[in-house]
Amino acid sequence: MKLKKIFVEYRLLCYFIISSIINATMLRCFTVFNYFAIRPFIADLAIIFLLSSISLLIKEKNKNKYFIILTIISVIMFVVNSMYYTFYKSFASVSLLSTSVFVVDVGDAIVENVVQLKDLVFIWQIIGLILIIKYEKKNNIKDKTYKINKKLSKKFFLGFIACLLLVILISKPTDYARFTKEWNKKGMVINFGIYTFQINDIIQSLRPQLNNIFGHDVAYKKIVDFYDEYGYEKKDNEFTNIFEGKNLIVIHAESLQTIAMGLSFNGKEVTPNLNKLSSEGIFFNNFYSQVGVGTSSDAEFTFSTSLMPSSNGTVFVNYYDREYITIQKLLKEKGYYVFSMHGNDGDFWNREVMHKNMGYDMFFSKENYVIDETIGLGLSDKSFFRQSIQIIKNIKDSYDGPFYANLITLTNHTPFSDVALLDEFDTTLKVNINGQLVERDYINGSVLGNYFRSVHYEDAAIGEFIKELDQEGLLENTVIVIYGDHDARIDEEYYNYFYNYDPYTDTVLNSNDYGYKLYNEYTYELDRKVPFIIWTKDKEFNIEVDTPMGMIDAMPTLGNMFGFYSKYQMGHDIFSLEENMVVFTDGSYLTDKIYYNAQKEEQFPITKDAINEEYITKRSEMADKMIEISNYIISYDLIKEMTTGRN
Ligand code: GP9
Ligand code: MN
Repeated sequence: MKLKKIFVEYRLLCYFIISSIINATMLRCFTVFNYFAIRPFIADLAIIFLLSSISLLIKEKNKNKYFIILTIISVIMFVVNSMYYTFYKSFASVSLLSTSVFVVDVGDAIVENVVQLKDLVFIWQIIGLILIIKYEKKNNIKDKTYKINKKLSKKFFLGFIACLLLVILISKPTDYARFTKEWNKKGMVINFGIYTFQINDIIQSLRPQLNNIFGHDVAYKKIVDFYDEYGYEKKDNEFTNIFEGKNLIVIHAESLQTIAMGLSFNGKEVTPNLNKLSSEGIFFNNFYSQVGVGTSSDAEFTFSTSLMPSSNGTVFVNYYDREYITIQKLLKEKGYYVFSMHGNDGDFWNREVMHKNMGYDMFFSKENYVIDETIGLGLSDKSFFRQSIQIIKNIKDSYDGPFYANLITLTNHTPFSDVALLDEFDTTLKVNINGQLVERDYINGSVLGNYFRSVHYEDAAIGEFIKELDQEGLLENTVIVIYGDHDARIDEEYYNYFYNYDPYTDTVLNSNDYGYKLYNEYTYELDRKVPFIIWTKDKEFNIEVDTPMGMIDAMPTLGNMFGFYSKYQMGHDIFSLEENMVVFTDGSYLTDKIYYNAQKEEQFPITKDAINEEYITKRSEMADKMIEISNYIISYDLIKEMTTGRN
């Protein structure tokens, strides 16, 4: 009875509390699926109590403004995070706002893939609030929410303290480390709810500005110690200097995942050209991209510097004016002419500026190409490659020394919906049932089917490119490197369907059925690998490397072959290693024994070997360290300082 009275007397305040907790819980349900978790619920409640406590100290005439502004900010936070999670499987940071411009720029890709009805559901909170305010005004209801009430404010404050203590009581000391690990966003929401995450995120984003001097000295010392202990050590092997002085052509293949390479449909391989190149060359079949929110640009950054990407913003957008040691600069020092090519706008991902900083002599972008065929985001890759041959040829003819050409492809970009313009590639399944040929639509026409068709196009474009390079004599003395820049961001459910579809019954197998293939978030994670291929026309290597390897290992591995290295490279030459670890931007990692999810503190075994606590702790610490050191280098511009003395 008393409760009902409170609800009627404090209608506005009660609505604010209940609607806020519903939306905060709903967001977690839509994203990290922890429906019944107690701790984040109490943490959310703590913040809501604190805001309620403040509301009771605010003057009557400002009260509506307070609730409306607060609700609008909260709803923006819910909607943005819900959308952001669909795309990045992480939560939005205020420091990433400048990066979001590029998310909007990919236009259709985002609208088709990201904005869903569930993202807009949160808006009900604002509508409800306005309706209550109007209803009370119309009926002249005296809502006690409007009165200044210090006593009640104190009670809410005590409620806030009680919730806070409860959260502290049920947390482990390791949980607190999440507050300073900017890359552990998902873990933060899972454990402490969306409000705590966002408030902490604002504090963390301001931190570098606030404690620049103090933070700088700590960072500087940590970096010196790190490189003293783990810095570059020259180790020769059979690949040392084998490519010294040779031209290098790198293909940055948009969204190319390794999974497509092993597949055939109706007797036709998805990637016949890549399969040929990989079997003749050196094929790293356990290679992973290590991108953060900077996706394509992070792939370029990690490949070229052997550093992890920034956890706080994007290097290309927010830290484009820092100094980095890059493959481009190191080859330039060796007399190479270094240039890059991309059929999209030059300012996309701030490449125009950042490519110069990385050491490219020239960057050829959209305006240097004739846009004679458009697929998906812009100029088709077949046309792009065709026109790029001329650029490469001109440079080779006018420059005496070797060259490094970087080609960034575009067509195979999500949402893969411009299929009509792609080559035919039939992903229908044809089965013989009781002597009759039955056609199953299977993945045909779905995003996964379209993706494989798009990869097939990509493969054909690369095949044509290699052929034309050969015709122009550009393959002599040249090394071709191909890497997939990151996964295609296709949802897990499509893969589950793909692996477990039974064409005989036209149904999807479940875990009790014979022949069911386990597919969960971990097999999905492992499937996100991308190809890395090193190929030359004149030498058949026929080497397949299955050591786990990340994009940051590309620079040291190529460096050993071409004769360069960076003192600050964090990766390793894969041919000088017994064991490797791939660190992902959220602190998770992969070894040859386990995939470790740092957000959930869960391990997924790769082999049957027993893993002890020490194995995990040691590697978790190293993973965190690598991310931390990279972040320090990037945000405090420490390479500049270490190479030229303090600035
Ligand atoms: C655009 C291309 C795509 O120029 O590199 O970027 P992405 O969306 O993959 O980061
Ligand atoms: Mn990309």
